Amino acid sequence: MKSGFVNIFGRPNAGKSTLLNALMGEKLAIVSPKVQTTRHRIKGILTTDQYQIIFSDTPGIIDPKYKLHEKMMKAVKGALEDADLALLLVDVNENWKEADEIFSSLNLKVPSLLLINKIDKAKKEKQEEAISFFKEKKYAKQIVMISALNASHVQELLKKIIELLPEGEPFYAEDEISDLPTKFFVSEIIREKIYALFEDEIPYHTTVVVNEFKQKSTLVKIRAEIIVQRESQKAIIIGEGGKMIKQIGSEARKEIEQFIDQKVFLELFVKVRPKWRENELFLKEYGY
Ligand SMILES: Nc1nc2c(ncn2[C@@H]2O[C@H](COP(=O)(O)OP(=O)(O)OP(=O)(O)O)[C@@H](O)[C@H]2O)c(=O)[nH]1
Ligand SMILES: [Mg+2]
Repeated sequence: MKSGFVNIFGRPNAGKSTLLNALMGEKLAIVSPKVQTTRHRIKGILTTDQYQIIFSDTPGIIDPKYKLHEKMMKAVKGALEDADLALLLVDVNENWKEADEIFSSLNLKVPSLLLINKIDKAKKEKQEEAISFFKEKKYAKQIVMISALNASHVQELLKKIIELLPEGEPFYAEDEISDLPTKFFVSEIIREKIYALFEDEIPYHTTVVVNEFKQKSTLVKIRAEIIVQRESQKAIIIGEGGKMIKQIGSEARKEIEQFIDQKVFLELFVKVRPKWRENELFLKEYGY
């Protein structure tokens, strides 16, 4: 039996969460075209008779600007400490030099694979240029070209990962797919809709907490709060005549129903909490 922690690192928007979902064959982590979508370390556990891989998606690596960022980078640090194998993900079309600076500064003590992602969006020449840029680097002894979005070359990647996985007994029961509670995934699904529906600072000034998750006879009743920093943001989230919050609610509800395979009654409220991203108590209350 082989088992171990395989943790995904990279700059914001490289496609880490998309890759976690592709490796798991199931959507666990939310995804958006905007940077800084993921704020937590999200484990996905893949178990067969031969191996157990505990994948971790992590927030994109950045210079922290406020306390929430610091918490996000702490999640990255935790994942760096227990990794058996590091997957270093780079978008073929991003700034390779900046990615290289980050990967070099990680001082990895475990094996790593350099993954060049989004090859569906780059010509062969560009892909080859990326390979020649990275192949000299210490952390890039093995390079794999993938498209996480199309799940292309993801099975080959999985094979390589298994080869590099240490021998050992499983850490989790075989039916566990994550270490996080359903409530967490519900709040993330709502947050994803906010990333998709709103521009500018709104997604970054927002968080979501589920404060009620009750099993009724025919459905699950969920009550969640959308937290923003300002009254003006609350008005935008609600929209004219409640139009926007209704849209968030109906899109999120459909996806939550799929995720838990049950009918859902979803109630959303918006709360203003000035500077919650800087406030240790609020951050703790909201799961950071
Ligand atoms: N064309 C293309 N798009 C991709 C691919 N992988 C991810 N994307 C897109 O890139 C964007 C960012 O993907 P995420 O998975 O959210 O990226 P991330 O690295 O988790 O980002 P953060 O959580 O912000 O650090 C989304 O719009 C994805 O659909 C890919 O292989 N090809
Ligand atoms: Mg992500």
